[in-house]
Amino acid sequence: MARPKIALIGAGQIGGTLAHLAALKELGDVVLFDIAEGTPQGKALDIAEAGPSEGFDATLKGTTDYADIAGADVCIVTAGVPRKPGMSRDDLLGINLKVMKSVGEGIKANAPDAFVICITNPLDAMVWALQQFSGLPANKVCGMAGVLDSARFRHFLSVEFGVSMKDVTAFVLGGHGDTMVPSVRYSTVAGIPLPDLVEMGWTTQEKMDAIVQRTRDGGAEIVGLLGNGSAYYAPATSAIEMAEAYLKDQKRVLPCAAYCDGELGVDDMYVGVPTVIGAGGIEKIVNIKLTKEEQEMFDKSVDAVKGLVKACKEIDPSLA
Ligand code: A3D
Repeated sequence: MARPKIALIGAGQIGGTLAHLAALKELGDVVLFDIAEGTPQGKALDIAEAGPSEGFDATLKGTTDYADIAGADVCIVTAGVPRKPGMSRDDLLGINLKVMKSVGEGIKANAPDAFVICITNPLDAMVWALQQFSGLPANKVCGMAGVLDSARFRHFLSVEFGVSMKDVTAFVLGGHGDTMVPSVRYSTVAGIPLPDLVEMGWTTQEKMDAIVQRTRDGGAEIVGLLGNGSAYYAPATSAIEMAEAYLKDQKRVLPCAAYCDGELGVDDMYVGVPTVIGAGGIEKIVNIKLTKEEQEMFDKSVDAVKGLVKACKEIDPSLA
């Protein structure tokens, strides 16, 4: 059987890391696409030359021609610009919306059967625009943010409790921005919810509140430290987890920006929700019940995404 084909649209920091991870995990053959002539070709060759030492057989090709992504099984989109210190994700909207138009058209013409994972920020609005521009079914277009935000939350929790990350589950809901909702009630250490751990005296409410806030600010913390660009190792790992769930029909339960049609009270828009990812793409949205307080935080986050979608429609009336 032929290897799956993975197209990476955008060969920058995340795109290059995605290519490296896809090759190391032998998820399939990789095509790196970018508009910057030389960058995708250089990165593809560099990673291919790691093959003999690592022992992977995946082929890597760099290109500036959309025809090369033809028939891709998965497309992961990082094309656009990242933020700089002092910028919010929302400041990227105008530039990256134009990029989504060209990427959407490129995917529509060349890889209409692909499972598409968008990473470009501001995430929830860009994945919505990408689905509109590409015209692909909504269950085949999603955004990566929740896996990353949850991984950040899990990392901070495992350090606080001094236990293995493997035993910490967590998930983050809502839009990928300052209003995201790290769900304390649905996050656990070995199945024990965080509020119970506070009650047991293993940690304090103040420490949990600080971790929730650090999770919300996780992207900005790295932007501030790097001084030039944003996070790329963990974002790439998170998207690869989603791509693998699709390619291997794993039915993973992962939070991601998915098209909601009534689930969690959200109508006709993309926002971060728990989903099941398998060979059918986004096979299910897990319609969890929220407490009144959680629902208020979630609604606030949904409103923030609605504002960005409205701004997209104002910039590009073809989206209205
Ligand atoms: P960067 O290293 O700048 O790579 C972006 C690449 O896109 C560059 O190589 C550009 O040449 C290329 N590009 C620009 N315009 C086009 C186009 N029209 N077609 C094809 N390629 C194009 O950025 P990065 O890889 O660090 O980040 C990529 C995106 O991911 C940014 O928008 C970030 O804000 C976003 N990001 C999202 C998360 C989430 O959790 C959602 C996390 C980290 C970064």
